[in-house]
Amino acid sequence: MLSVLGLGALGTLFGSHVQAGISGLLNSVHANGLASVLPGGGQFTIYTVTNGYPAAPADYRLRVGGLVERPLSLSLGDLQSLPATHLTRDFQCVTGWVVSGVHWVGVRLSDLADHAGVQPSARAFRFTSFDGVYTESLTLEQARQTGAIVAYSMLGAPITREHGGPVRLYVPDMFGYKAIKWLSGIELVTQAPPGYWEQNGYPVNAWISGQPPAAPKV
Ligand SMILES: Nc1nc2c(c(=O)[nH]1)N[C@H]1C(S)=C(S)[C@@H](COP(=O)(O)O)O[C@H]1N2
Ligand SMILES: [Mo]
Repeated sequence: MLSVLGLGALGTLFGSHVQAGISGLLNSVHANGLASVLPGGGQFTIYTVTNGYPAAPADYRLRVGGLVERPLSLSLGDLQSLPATHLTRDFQCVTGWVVSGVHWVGVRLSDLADHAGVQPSARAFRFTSFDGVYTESLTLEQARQTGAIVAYSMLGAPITREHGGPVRLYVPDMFGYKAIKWLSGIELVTQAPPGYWEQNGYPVNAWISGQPPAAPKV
């Protein structure tokens, strides 16, 4: 019987049942408390690749070095005294969870690079974490295209230890794995080395939509 019906006829006959089935499924997902896997409904899942959440040393400094004219060593206060950028954007992990409308405050990565003076041979940033393991990278062009910030505030408050405080990266339009936590080092390098998760199978192309936005942010 089914084999003699065309796809158009199937759609007409069963379309309304298919619709009801999908909304029923979504309702049961909500009822089971799994709403965080659905766009818009979520909360952060806290990640670490070490055994815990490292505490910042009392003499915390963010170091900017590598292919720069003037290496920087910035306290949290130094960072907070630089011109601030506020962003409210969705945060999306490559595994599927999304948190909508997260508020971030920080300093543009491209501004920090300008302060340090980028040498002509530099093409990318390499980031390190004081967890001692996690790394990430971004090309200079991607920093400009995304308007990435070195963030010290998140969700309306100083970034908590679990979320990577005192300082983490936030990269608009890219998956969450770019947002390295417990940021301690920014090095200007000739090309972007794959980050921790990129060496472990996540795509080096981290654009959520697969490609950069049409108009550069900065
Ligand atoms: N140092 C460090 N940074 C990290 C990670 C991590 O495990 N360690 N996980 C990344 C991933 S995959 C995501 S989705 C976000 C999650 O941010 P959250 O832990 O604040 O929820 O942090 C990113 N930055
Ligand atoms: Mo993630």
